[in-house]
Amino acid sequence: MSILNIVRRCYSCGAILQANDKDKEGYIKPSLLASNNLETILFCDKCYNEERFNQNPQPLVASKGFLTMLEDAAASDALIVIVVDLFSFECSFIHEVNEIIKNSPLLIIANKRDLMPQGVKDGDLKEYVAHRFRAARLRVKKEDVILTSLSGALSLDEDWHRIIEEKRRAHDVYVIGAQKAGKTIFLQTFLRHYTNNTGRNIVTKIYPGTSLRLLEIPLDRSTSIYDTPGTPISNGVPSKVEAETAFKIYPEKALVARKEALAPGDSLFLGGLARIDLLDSNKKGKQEYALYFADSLKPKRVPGTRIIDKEFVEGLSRKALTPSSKILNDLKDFDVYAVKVEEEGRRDIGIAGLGWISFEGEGQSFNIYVPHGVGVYASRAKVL
Ligand SMILES: Nc1nc2c(ncn2[C@@H]2O[C@H](COP(=O)(O)OP(=O)(O)O)[C@@H](O)[C@H]2O)c(=O)[nH]1
Ligand SMILES: [Mg+2]
Repeated sequence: MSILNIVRRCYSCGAILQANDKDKEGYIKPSLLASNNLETILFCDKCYNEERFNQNPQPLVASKGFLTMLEDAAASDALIVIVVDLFSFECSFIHEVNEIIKNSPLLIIANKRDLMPQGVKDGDLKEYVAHRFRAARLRVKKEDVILTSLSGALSLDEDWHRIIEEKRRAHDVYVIGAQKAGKTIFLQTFLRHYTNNTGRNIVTKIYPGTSLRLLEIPLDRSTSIYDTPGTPISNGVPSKVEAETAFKIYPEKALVARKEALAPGDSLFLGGLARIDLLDSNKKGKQEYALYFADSLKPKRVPGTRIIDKEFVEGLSRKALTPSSKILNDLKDFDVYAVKVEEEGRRDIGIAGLGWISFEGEGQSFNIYVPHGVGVYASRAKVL
């Protein structure tokens, strides 16, 4: 008699899970694979490590009203359109939200394509976005991602109206996402191609039992598309510093990689807002890092031969690092994350709302200094 075993796959990369060979694709600890609860989502070790290095000091939360609205949306099989800001969305997932919508049909509008460096391929960006969603335990494929630049000339994929129509299967549509991702501008664009022959009016309404104000645009006699209030991103650098500084660190145009060669021991000051120490690497000499930050942020490499802490603190107190913030004056104003890179190939380390660095994985260890409460992530590279 043959024994039938269900083949289990990594939820993120899809590799067939195996517990025999650590060096082969899909490796997972035997005890995890042995669990016979087929409902549990499993990750191979490699993908699990990617998830683990999304360091969020305090999990993001959404309001009770927002969760109630989403629960109703999910129960009614609504299509959830998630708008993300391509510049920085990796730390903006809210676990509770994802739990509610994990079985809903999803469409991802990855907005602000214009801020991405020139030469980045659409297909690679879509795959990256889908990968980040999968790491946040949402079932998103490359085909579910639409790249847009809503405020600029580059408009939505031609047939996005059709995609929404197909995906919603005559159900409601809720447009959600972090504040400032572009939800309102998305619906304004939607309205430009919209004719209302439903006999119902576009209205704003308070969602029953909550204090949420929604814009309701009727799609047919009984269903609508809703603009919802954004979820706050309280773990981004912009939410920690004064408005003037927050304004400076947001890019105005396509990011251009700035190259910096770092050797183990060196440190990189990202204005007076963050700092990256390269502690160790398999590569003993200098190695090139590509830096993706707004123009007005002036990264400064400090060689390991100098007294880095002293230089950083002096820079903070004299406000000599650009940009700097009134609230960041001393090392005690920062959280420090230790990141160990175990994967090979092109990798990123990013800081929520600030930008990211990109490099070849060489077993590096870093200490990343960020203002208290700011999220840090390590990932495969966004820009190849
Ligand atoms: N660079 C760039 N900025 C955008 C784009 N779309 C929206 N924005 C800006 O992002 C901000 C937030 O947009 P909004 O639609 O109000 O976001 P909401 O909070 O999600 O409703 C506005 O200042 C827009 O000008 C885009 O495609 N590229
Ligand atoms: Mg809005």
